[in-house]
Amino acid sequence: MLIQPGKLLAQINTPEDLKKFGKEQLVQISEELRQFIIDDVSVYGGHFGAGLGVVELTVALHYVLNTPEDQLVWDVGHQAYGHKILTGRRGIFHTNRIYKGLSGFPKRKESEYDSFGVGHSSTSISAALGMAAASKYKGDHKRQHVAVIGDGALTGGMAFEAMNHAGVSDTNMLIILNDNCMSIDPNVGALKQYLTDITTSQTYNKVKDEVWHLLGKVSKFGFSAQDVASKIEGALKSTLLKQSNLFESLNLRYFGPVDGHDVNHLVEVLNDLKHISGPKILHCITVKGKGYPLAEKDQTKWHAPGKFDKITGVIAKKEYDSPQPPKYQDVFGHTLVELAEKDDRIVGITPAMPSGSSMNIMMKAMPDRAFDVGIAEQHAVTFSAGLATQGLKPFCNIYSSFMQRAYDQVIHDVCLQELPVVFCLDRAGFAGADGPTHHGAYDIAFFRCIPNLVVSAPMDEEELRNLMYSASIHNGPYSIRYPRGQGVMPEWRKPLREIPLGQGRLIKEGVDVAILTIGSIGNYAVEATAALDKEGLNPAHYDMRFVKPLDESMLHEVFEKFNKVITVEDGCLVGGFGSAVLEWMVDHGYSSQVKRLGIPDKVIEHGEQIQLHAECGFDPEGIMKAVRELCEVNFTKVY
Ligand SMILES: Cc1ncc(C[n+]2csc(CCOP(=O)(O)OP(=O)(O)O)c2C)c(N)n1
Repeated sequence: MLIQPGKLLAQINTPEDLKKFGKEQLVQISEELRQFIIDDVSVYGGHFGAGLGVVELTVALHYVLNTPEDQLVWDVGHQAYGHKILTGRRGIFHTNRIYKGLSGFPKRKESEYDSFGVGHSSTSISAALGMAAASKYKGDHKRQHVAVIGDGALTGGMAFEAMNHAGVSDTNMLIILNDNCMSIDPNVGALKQYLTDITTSQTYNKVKDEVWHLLGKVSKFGFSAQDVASKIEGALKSTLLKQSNLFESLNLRYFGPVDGHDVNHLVEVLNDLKHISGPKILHCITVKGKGYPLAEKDQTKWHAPGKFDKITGVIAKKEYDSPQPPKYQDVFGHTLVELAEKDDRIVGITPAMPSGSSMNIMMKAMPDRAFDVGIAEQHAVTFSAGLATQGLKPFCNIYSSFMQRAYDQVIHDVCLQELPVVFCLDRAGFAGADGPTHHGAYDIAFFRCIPNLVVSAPMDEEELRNLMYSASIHNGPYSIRYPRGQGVMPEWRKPLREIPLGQGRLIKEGVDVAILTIGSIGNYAVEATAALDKEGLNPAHYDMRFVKPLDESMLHEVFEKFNKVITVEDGCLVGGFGSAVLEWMVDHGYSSQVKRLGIPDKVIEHGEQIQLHAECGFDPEGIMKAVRELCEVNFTKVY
């Protein structure tokens, strides 16, 4: 279904087209853009509230800036739908996040207007600063460099590293702080309070308004008046505001707060700021979900609601006749509370993903034992390490791909010191529609080389619970990876049982080939072996449970019995589980024929998980094919 644009939006295919309209039409264009996003996301799904919140900002930015020459950098990128629609992609926007379609995030390969690829947060200021420094180096003083960052993303340490640098850089860059008081869940921390304080402080705003008033006259009175105005502003700010404004203290000129939904005012302000050189920040106040009342009201639910009926606001849910398996994340959330009820050393940590990881279950049940630390994965890990030094048992839940941020902390702060932190890696394997920035492809490879760290993955919900229990009584670093989405066991609340360290399990006896799997992808092997049985092939299936330590006695059994082995993992092949098995085989003098299935050494784009598994050849059909091929090889050799 093609979404129909309003009559002005229909005439806009590029920012050049937008600039042909008078300022007085920008309100209607914004409304039409908002409606287009509502129409599209309700039918096709995707991120919602954040995009609605920056509609006016997006229109104003493309109206004022000379994109793509001027560099516009979005942070996280989940709010950039309006940007995509105004920059040549309206006609194919219905393919957003669909296999082989548009990416849900800005992507350099997709468009020249996407100045920087993104998906993880807090990168925009660094990237824009790099671009601004490059322009300065090339002697280009006209080019604009704008980073749009949310108050949530601003809690990420990297944003502060970049501001620290920007303040002394003498570059032409503007940071737009899109402040809606929300991350995915309500934003947290002292910074949030600070932003509220400067937004509401009467003394501060009185002075600021005077300054702003002067600046407002800049465009009318021309350039020399601007110098005067900025000098007065500078003097006022340095005496009155400098000590009280965090950004000014970092040498970034602070402007605002302004209403981020007043498109005409935004255009005026952005035009003025174009003429003020040096690093600066514009504080915009916006409402997440703006213009769709339900999304304004329940901003977490409408961050990425899935498909919905735009009239009634009812979110589409599949109906089933029988009880369905839970999501792995919910098994994690409930089991953590269950464990914590019996063990008062257990605490929970999430970097800004309470609902995404289901840590919110513990936050609700035991508010003093669960911490949301903001979008701060590095801090989350070292904070957990600190807790562990004091005898607590932190369960630090971080999405696999976001854990990439905290690698040194895992090594330096946890594993070298053998601290008993439990890492629960949600969204391990393919993330699906969010695409390559969010795929949890590398964690097996980057964790298995770290000394002292247990690397495990459950095949189902019961195993997840048991691994969590085993981790809680293990005295050292322990990681458990599990995928996005549903498990396989409607009846999952089984009694907790310890799984001995490094012990795999035999799922099915067999004779032709041994299939070794790690984690939930093992369920595909169950399907494959059942189907192969009907073809007269009889593979054995082992669920290894642990990549580190490997179950050595099981591997001896496998390599003594089978000269054909297949490994299956939903992680990268380079250095992953299959590599671990191969290394072990060589080290122990075996020489079976081994076929490794997993994520190849290239970027796998977005799509449904099963589509991506099929693309990489480890869906049930792919496993069956591998078994047939191995048996065929033998067949040819013998005869
Ligand atoms: C490194 C990293 N951690 C976590 C996330 C998950 N995440 C996506 S959007 C988001 C909230 C961003 O909040 P904000 O920057 O204020 O933007 P808003 O959605 O409010 O517009 C989070 C935590 C991420 N993308 N990157």
